[in-house]
Amino acid sequence: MTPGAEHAFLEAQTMEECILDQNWDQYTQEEHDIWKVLFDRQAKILKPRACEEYLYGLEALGITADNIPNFDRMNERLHKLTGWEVVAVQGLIPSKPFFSMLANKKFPSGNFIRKKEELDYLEEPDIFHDVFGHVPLLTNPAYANYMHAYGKAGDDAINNKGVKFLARLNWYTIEFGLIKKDDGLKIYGAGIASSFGESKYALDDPSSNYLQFDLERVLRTGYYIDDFQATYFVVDSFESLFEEAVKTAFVPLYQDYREKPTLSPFEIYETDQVIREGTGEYWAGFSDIKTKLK
Ligand code: HBI
Ligand code: FE
Repeated sequence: MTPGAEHAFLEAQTMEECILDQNWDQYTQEEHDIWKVLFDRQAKILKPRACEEYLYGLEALGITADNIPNFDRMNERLHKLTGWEVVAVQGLIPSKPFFSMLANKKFPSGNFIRKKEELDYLEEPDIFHDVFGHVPLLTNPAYANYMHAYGKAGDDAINNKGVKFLARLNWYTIEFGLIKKDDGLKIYGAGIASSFGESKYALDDPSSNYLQFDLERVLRTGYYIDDFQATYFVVDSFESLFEEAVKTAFVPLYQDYREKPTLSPFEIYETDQVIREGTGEYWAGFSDIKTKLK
């Protein structure tokens, strides 16, 4: 991309300007091989750990280890199930087009895949994080409705300095949420589902707190992006998330919570509905992370 075009591209504000062709034929065999390594490793550990709605979605969309999914083919199945489609973008995009994509039932996925030396951590969401992590649950009507409602809340948030709060809601549900099932807590957050280490840590390590999802607690709780979570929020169902999103008048909350202190994921407050108080062992040593909360 020539420098001028790149600058114009990064300034793009409309979702149309951010949407790229996936150019699926241009993926190299090496890129397909990286997808396979990531998929095989993750699918194995998620079998007993991910919620059944996630595992169903992976299957229903025909997402396999064989190759990087072709969006045109995957969208034929996805659109039939919930009316959503996946569109290719070049990486993180500005909040305005991001929210308008979700409000139009388009999920933005990075079109690149990480390098083999970045298997376990990368800055920007790549196609493995976005498609393997986020897309399977878009086959679930209740979860898809939540994502749609989340997107529709975007404009008000942008116009009322509330993006920070929606980013936290995104972080503690869409990225790092857990859900209560008859046989225990299961993963649904894409940030966990696409992470080899965190898929184990989130459910197997005693360090983290599990708190019942509470909208105020989530909207007021800061987060950090470069290590496993100190606290996970647990929902009873995707329907309950959808109901919260559609019945809540967010703008007054932004005004109210802006005046109140940011809550910490390292603390437990007496108003918390505690499902499990963690040992804190994994993150006892965290110093600056505890202060640099978003
Ligand atoms: N862009 N591609 C992409 N993916 C995201 O998850 C994303 C984004 N831009 C903005 C953004 N998320 C956040 O502003 C929201 O989560 C609040
Ligand atoms: Fe993500």
